[in-house]
Amino acid sequence: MSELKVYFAGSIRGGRKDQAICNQLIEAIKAQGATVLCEHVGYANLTQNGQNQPPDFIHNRDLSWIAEANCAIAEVTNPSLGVGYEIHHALTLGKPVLCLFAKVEDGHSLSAMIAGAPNMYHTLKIFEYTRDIAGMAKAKVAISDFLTGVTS
Ligand code: 6K6
Repeated sequence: MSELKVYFAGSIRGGRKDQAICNQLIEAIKAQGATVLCEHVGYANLTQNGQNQPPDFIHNRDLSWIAEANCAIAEVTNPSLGVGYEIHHALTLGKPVLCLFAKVEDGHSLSAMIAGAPNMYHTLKIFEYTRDIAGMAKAKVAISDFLTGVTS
């Protein structure tokens, strides 16, 4: 495979508190030599107000990036309507999708609509991680293993 393209999904209007984590995950994907589509999810200067583009432009562009990508990786700890929608879209196109979920202090659980989906969508993987140094290292290994599976 020439160039591996990864669509990255992470909360924007759902809340930006995981932006720095998203940025670390995006850097880990890029370190594997892949091109990240939707990289702006990790930008510190992208606020909850989002990019200054009309919603239909953002929607159509993001769906076309998902179609173009070889796979998608989503940070799903912070619930986000947009991220859930993108995951489902990628799955209906048959794309491999890796969801990364951190058990954080407020203790909420992953939506059953994602947690229960691998039974129907066999290209979906869910990886639980922690946000300490060891947990982030394991998340990066999970990303690397997932991308190896996509390319082989
Ligand atoms: C446009 C105008 C004002 O705010 C916006 C939102 N801007 C966005 N820019 C880029 N991608 C977006 C935007 N809004 C949502 N997305 C996509 O949905 C991203 O690819 C994220 O993965 C996901 C976030 O969804 P929400 O529901 O948390 O915003």
